[in-house]
Amino acid sequence: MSSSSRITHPAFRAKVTSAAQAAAMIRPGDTVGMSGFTGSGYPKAVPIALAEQIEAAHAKGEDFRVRVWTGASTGPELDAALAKVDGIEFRLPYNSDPIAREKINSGKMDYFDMHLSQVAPMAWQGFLGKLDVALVEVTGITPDGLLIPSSSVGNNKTWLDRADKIILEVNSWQSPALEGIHDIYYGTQLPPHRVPIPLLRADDRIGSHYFTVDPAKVVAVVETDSPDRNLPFSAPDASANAIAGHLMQFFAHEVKLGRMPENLLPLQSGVGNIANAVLSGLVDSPFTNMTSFTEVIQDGMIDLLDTGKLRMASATAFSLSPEAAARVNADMGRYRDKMILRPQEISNHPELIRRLGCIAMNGLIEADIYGNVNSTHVMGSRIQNGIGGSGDFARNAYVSIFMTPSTAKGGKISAIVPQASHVDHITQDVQVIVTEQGLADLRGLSPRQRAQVIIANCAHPTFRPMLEDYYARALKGSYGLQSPSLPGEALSWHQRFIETGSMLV
Ligand code: 0RQ
Repeated sequence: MSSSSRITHPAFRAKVTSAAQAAAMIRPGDTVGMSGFTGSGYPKAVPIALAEQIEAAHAKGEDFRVRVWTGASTGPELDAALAKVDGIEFRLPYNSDPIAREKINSGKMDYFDMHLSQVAPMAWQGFLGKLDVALVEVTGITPDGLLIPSSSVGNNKTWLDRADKIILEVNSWQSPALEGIHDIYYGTQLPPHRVPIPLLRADDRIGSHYFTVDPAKVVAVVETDSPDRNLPFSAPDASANAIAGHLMQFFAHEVKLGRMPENLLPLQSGVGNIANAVLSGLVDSPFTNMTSFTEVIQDGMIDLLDTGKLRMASATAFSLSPEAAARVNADMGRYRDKMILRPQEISNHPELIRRLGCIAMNGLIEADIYGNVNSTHVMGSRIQNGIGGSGDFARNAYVSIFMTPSTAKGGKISAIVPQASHVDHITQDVQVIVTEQGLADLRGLSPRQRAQVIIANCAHPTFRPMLEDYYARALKGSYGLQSPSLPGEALSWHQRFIETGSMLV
């Protein structure tokens, strides 16, 4: 189906224009709220045209940069294109684009990786400043002028409501069968008028299938036909399979003790290869009739749906490999009944995560011996991606699990360190840590007890003696013994890596 047949409302049809003309409506210094979440549903034509106009302005010596707000990570046509030409002054929230990452880490771009659930409320509260333009990909526009959302919902409702002007990209690559998958909740309020969100189960629907917009604010509609661009997942390796195995044992144990029902509790699964491998592990598990209340639907979750072991998936976006995206797109009519895509302020809402009792499973960069987790900054200063939704889930989950291979960079880096070089999740928000070596159940333990279990169960054998040695000396030389520490030495492993390329002595 062509894009034209997806724009059936005359007021919107009259606004159809080229990407270049639409991009020309974005001015230097504008804040642009863009669609896009983990590589899906992001605008694909206007950001490229904008990058060309920015490059041309720079060639003439003009200062032209924009402020970019998104849902989460997008695709190369957006973040990479704009970052490459130094077109982004400030960006929020989550980014995983390598070019944008390089600009951030070299100090050329300002970035704040805020909690994903907080972006829309803070925009409404006025904390983030004015929003000039909403640039949002949609699947189509109904004869009534309603917008059919795309493969991610993210913060689009908020951008469309808050922006002075709206540019729409109508992408005919998106399956028309997406219509009906979305659940756009329009009941959020600002304090003191905020009310409970009426969602009691992961598969409840509480909103509309569509976005409603004021057509007068729509300044341009651009037709596109391009795929969401996502990277394939790597096949689970021995380490990922071992992590998944430890987790399956843990779940079985929790069910046996009556601390989780037999179909578990709504699953949240983070981004990355390990999280995807754990979902694959669930395919071969005895658990059935599961649900998920999460941010992203990745390949592993599709496999789980296909087996029937996962009954339904609630998220804000797809994050699929090209192969899985093609498969799901071709069969969207069937998948639609088992999936709900919601605004990220709902998919990640602390109230709902706590109420439903989600099982949070997220990746980490490093954890220290007390269970403080660094999800974002390599060696304390260089951003990898961002906190994303991990904080929304970790603090509010029924049980908060973090997982990682015990080493990184070919064994030169220990993921378990004396002190985390940056902390995203404090020890109170971390109940279980899993590496290929084993699982540390930290619930109800004091910091000293935690240190012993984490070192014994999670550290790699190469680094374990070094951690035991550090901890033994900290017990003797620490200023206080609640969380024994040798401040002069605690970050020396990181310093050694920076100086020698290895944490090993
Ligand atoms: O870098 O690709 O250059 O080799 O980090 O690491 O092992 O492939 O793991 O894909 O599971 O990602 C924490 C980054 C893990 C992810 C993180 C390097 C490693 C590699 C990726 P290379 P792996 P994963 C909800 C949940 C925060 C957001 C979140 C993440 C790269 O899980 O971004 O949880 N989490 N959102 O080499 C140096 C270490 C390292 C290290 C890993 N200790 N030191 N480099 N790496 N550990 C979803 C959303 O929010 C959207």
